[in-house]
Amino acid sequence: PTTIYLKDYTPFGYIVDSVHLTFDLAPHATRVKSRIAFRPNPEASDKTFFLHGEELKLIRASIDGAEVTPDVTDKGLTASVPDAPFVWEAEVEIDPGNNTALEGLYMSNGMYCTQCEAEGFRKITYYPDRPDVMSTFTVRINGNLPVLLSNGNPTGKGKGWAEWTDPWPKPAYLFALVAGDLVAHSDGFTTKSGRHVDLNLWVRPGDEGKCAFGMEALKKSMKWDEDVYGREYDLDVFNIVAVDDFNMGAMENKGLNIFNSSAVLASPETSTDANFERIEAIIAHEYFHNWTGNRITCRDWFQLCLKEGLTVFRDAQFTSDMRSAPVKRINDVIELRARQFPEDNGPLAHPVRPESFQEINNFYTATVYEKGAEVIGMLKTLVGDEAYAKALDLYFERHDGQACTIEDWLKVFEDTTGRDLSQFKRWYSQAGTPRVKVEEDWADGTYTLTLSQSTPPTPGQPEKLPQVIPVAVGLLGPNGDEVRGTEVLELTDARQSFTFEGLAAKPVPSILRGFSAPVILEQDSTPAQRAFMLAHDTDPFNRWEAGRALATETLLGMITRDAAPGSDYLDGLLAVMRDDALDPAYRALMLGLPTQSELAGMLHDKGVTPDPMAIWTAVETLRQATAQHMQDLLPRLHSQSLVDGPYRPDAEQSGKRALGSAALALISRLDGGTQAATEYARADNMTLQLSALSCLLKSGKGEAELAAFYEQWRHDRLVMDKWFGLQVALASPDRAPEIARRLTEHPDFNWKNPNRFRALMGGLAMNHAGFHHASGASYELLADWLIRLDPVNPQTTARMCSAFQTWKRYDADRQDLIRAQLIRIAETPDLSRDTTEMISRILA
Ligand code: B3K
Ligand code: ZN
Repeated sequence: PTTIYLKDYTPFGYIVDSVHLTFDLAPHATRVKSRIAFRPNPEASDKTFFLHGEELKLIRASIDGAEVTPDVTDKGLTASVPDAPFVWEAEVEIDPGNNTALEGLYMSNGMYCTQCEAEGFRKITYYPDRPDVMSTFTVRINGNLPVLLSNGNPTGKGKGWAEWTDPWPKPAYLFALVAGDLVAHSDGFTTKSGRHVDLNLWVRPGDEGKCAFGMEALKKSMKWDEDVYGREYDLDVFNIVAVDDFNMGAMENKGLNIFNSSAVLASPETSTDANFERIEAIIAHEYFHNWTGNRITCRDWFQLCLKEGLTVFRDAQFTSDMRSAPVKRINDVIELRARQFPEDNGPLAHPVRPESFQEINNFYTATVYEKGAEVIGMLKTLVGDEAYAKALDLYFERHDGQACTIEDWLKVFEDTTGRDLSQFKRWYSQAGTPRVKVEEDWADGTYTLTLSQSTPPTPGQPEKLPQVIPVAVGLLGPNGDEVRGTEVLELTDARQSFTFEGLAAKPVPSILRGFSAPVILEQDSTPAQRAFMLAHDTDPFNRWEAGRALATETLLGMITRDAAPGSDYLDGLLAVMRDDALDPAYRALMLGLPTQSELAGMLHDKGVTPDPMAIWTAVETLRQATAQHMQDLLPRLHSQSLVDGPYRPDAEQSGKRALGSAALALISRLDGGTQAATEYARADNMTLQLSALSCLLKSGKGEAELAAFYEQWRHDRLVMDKWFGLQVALASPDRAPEIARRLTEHPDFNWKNPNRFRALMGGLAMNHAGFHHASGASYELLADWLIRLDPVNPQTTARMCSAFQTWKRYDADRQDLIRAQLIRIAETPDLSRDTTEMISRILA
């Protein structure tokens, strides 16, 4: 396979002035006619006329009306063209009905739809399929289906046809087409300058009742982007379509967002509070892309974080504003540690802006997205809110309509603030999570904090240079009062000291408040110091972090030294749980523990080979001890979930249900699931139904409820995904591989549907001790299914390979078992480029 390098970028030899497409839809023989106006690009030296094209049957091609016979390969075509403006026309035939990869034009439940990012447009017609080639598009769709949609504004319509015109130049990856028997949930929005926008959420008949929440989220997003970023919507319509077969969450195609139905359809009976929150965030994310991604796009795919990091950062700001900012921040850090840290500290580590790839779809990663957003958060912290707002205004003004780079992005900050960001830029080029070590000194009223940074080697990057790390610090006095409010220290050297003068007593530092940088903080605190921070820190993030550190250290002690559960943790936690002044959602987060996979990673970092069963046992033991320690308080905490009034998926109610459900889980450890069975029977929303079912499964019960749940919900594919996932994720480790295998034989295991495949296989990978079953049965099962799925859907297969990314942490026997499976996958004939790249990086 060929490797593409950032350093090899050259512009395309031609500018596209307009694109006209005509689709004659037919399931197995769709005809696509294109008429494209090209002219030579004065800024390009290479004038090769190469158009990407894959899996296309070329029917005819012409230049300025004269038939031509281009050189066609399985990657595209070349033709000789005039050194002057010319019109290219082509007709191709494609087979959407057999497109199981879900990239290009494909079919899902009889509906036509598209996914073009990153390089799917080349499966629709011959085109310079690269993000720096931008053009307006006019699209005519001929097809006997009630709803025919494309990007932009509707400009014509009749029986069996529709025409759409998108006036905003865009790269081909933002092209979309949808045709099917769909119904709309419609609404409207008036922008701040008075433009009326028709809003439609298109769904399969039967799903109308699951649209209202998504529509409200869209309107809130439109308003928020006007209020906070001054960004207004720019077309007469905004369409969202829900589709069941989709490789990821959603796609921001101009004016026609396409969503995985799991990322937009919601009702209280079928969706959990977490589902609602995720839907609100994804709707916002895709909508925000209209400016950060569509109006200003990426020059090349190495710049992916330009749109993704920024848009994730923006959707996080939105969620913080709509809900609770501390709770959102804590949740994001939990996710970052669970998904991005393992990536950054393993064989798949890559910079936020990668420098090479074989298959770009493999780089839609937690590093590009979530670490990319952290980098923007740090930039904002360093320059301040006002300068950030100014820089963003300049970014939109200077780069509207362009395809940009990270250099362009940083330049607007340099120009607005006068700051030199060359060292900061290392966040984009160096992979790996920096470690920040803390030393303290106290003498004569002066407190000195010495911070040192280092980043371990990552593939291709043996040496790292110091980065600019904003470290937000506050100081607490011995009685818990804050003696110095939060200030941001800028750590730029490998080792650097910061002094605080005029203090009456040695303070207790609260470091990395709000998780001000995506680093691992190494601070030797005693359990008593952690307990002090848990009781007193005024920064909600660091207060939570103190509890998390106590829990982690207790667990590590139980695993490595056979220690008993720590009383600092149990007592500190109890005090927080008793404090009714604290937000229930925040208290629910306090009850959480690091994942077993994270614990395995920490043990590995300490030079201890993690034993998955020992980790599992420690977590179970600590949970049991926590339940006993809080026994008297649990009924009161649980009663929080019985909220007044009708179900609302807002922060307040969902926080209460989160705390109530966490309490029920502990109660189930004491009563064996008796109360959970009662709660299951009376649950009137999916959040409570699923939490009760989870408790029952964890208690080794719930067979009857599981069967009843199936009968109740077998008609609802999104609920069935939960049914598949839960059983595997919560199975006891010894039974997990067998339960997973049996479920793969279930008639409802539609493995070609990415949601269903991920529910089952992702559930297994999430069950840490079950996945790492000493027999290797889970490894083998996953490998069997990856091999089976690869020819059908390479993207989803490749993504799921990351379940193996941490394999070198484990003992030699497990490593041998995993290596054997990785090699078996690698040696499969005709393995896709996607999976080949993933497996070879994981094995390297
Ligand atoms: N931009 C899309 C992701 C496309 C993934 C292509 N493999 C969704 C998003 O980030 O909004
Ligand atoms: Zn995005």
